[in-house]
Amino acid sequence: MNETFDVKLSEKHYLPDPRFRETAWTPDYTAAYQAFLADPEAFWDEIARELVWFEPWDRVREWNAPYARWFVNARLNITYNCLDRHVTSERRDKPALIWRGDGGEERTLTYQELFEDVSRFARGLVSLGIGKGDRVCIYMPLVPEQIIAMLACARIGAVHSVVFGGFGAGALRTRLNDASVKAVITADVGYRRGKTIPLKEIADEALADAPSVEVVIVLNRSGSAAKPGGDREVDFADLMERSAPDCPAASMDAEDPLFILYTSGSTGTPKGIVHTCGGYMVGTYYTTRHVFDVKDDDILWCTADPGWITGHSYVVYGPLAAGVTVAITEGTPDYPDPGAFWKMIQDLKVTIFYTAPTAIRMFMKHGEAWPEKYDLTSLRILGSVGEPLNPEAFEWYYQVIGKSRCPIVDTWWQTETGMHMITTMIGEPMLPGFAGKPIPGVVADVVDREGRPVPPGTGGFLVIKEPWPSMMRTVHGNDERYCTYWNTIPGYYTAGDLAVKDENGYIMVLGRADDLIVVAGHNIGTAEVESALVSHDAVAEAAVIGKPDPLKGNAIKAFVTLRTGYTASDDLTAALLKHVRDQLGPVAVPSELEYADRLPKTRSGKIMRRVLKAKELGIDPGDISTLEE
Ligand code: 6R9
Repeated sequence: MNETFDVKLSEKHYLPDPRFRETAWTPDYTAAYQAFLADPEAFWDEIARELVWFEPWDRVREWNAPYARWFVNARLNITYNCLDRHVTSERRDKPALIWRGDGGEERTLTYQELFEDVSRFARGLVSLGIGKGDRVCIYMPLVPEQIIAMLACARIGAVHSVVFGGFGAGALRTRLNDASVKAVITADVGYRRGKTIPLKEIADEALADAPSVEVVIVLNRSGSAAKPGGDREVDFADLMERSAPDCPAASMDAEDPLFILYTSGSTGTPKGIVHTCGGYMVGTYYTTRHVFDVKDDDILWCTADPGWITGHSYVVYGPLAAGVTVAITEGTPDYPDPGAFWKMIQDLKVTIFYTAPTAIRMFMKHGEAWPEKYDLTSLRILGSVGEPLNPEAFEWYYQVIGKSRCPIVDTWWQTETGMHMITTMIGEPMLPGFAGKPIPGVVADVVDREGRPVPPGTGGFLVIKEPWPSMMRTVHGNDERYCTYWNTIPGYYTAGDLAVKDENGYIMVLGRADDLIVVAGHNIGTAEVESALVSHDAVAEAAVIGKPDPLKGNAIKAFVTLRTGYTASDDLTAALLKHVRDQLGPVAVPSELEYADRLPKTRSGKIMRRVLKAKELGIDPGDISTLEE
């Protein structure tokens, strides 16, 4: 099979105000990229020196493909850089976290307060016999204690495995056992859209069959009088109370594991991705600073839950290492109404807003009237992550939310990469539909199955050609699976995504390679057809799959949700199909189109095409533990 294919590219672009470039941490992308290429080790060395290390490195990088070691023999603690470094400076009384609950209540923790809470909790963990290398599962709602728990683990060298609080017992049990977790930190309840989620009950169900767990720490959120039951249960607040706020940051080898995090599982079974202390710290610190271009007075709101890699890197570690103020909420974007997020931006004066295309398309569906009720002038930079940001959604985000003032960074990366890899650096021209170019520090390309670069306009596999500091080190307990990332296209890291480059090297991500559809010998990326559908006024979201077809090999079937004010009809179907034909040509026109109220998604908001496909073909969908209810 010929794996490359042609893609229609548009040339529309936007230029940000030149002032962005003047003040950016990376004022000249091309110069910075060239400096990196000229001496990659010197490039990373210089960034790493902005942080505090207990012992310096002997070498910046050691590469025995597919195994890398970064900052060889250096010693550090990431929490020293996220906390201690700031409390000894004028950042001490600056808010580190501003949290809003589901019911609108608010809590602010300064860097000093966060430092003390983390130290207390870290001491508490030690008192329970938890130490370096022990795996600790954090199964909590989005409350400050979730972040305190993560940082406390990192402080003593315990390896955290955060499981999103929206997961059910089955998904939790698999993750507890896969990582042989010693301690679980949870809460009695979580709140979501005004409803109470019985988190502890769900955890108990998973714990009944998780023999490695010795300790369960429970945060009492509901204020219930119930005391922790059983001899392995400990109350979060009791533990904090009886521990002193002084816990030295453990000295970690740069290559010691920092955390395990399971992937979103949009195409296969979740994998326990392992990240290490040194490289991950440098990668997330650098990208927070240079991609979001954070300045000391910025308020960064990344809407992801810390249970996802986006939350790990850009709610917790990157922003705190950079010393900015982080906004977080347990609330959802459309509760109590679709203005909830815009109200939060207005109230907290958020300057950098980072969210996912699934949320942007939902906002589009509800219309412009909602954001227009709020003052969004504090916004400076907008970000997107998780799925291709289709041109239609880019335009809306740019115009309606950013008022054509704010650069958009559409950041392509993965749980496995730990940090942003491809985007349009602040100040560079932005092309709707294109994530952008590899950031300085990253060598990315689009190639065929043999690893040969494909010409502009031709789709192929997205690969990374050189190791980078925050790359995953292995898949927990399954090193073979780790190696497949590096030997599918020998010598390169294969991301599993399809992409296409334009003449200037801008990269457009077309979706997961597993979702590729071959129609009459033409390879079609799901994102292309979905973007064409979404560019029609009536369409809120679209997902396309391939269905076996005796003539064409595969035929395209589209699932479509409509924007408020539109109803399904045969006329609309005809109009939508014509719209795709006009945009992409006859080969990409779906042979079937079905209207749906919603699309199956992972709990992190990615469309699960394989679930649609399995349903359509009446086959087993495989692992669906990450599917939203
Ligand atoms: C950070 C995160 C990774 C997969 C990745 C790709 C998709 C992420 C994207 C994007 C197009 C972007 N993806 N960002 N596709 N444009 N800006 O989402 O990690 O949950 O591991 O998912 O998400 O398909 O391979 P993760």
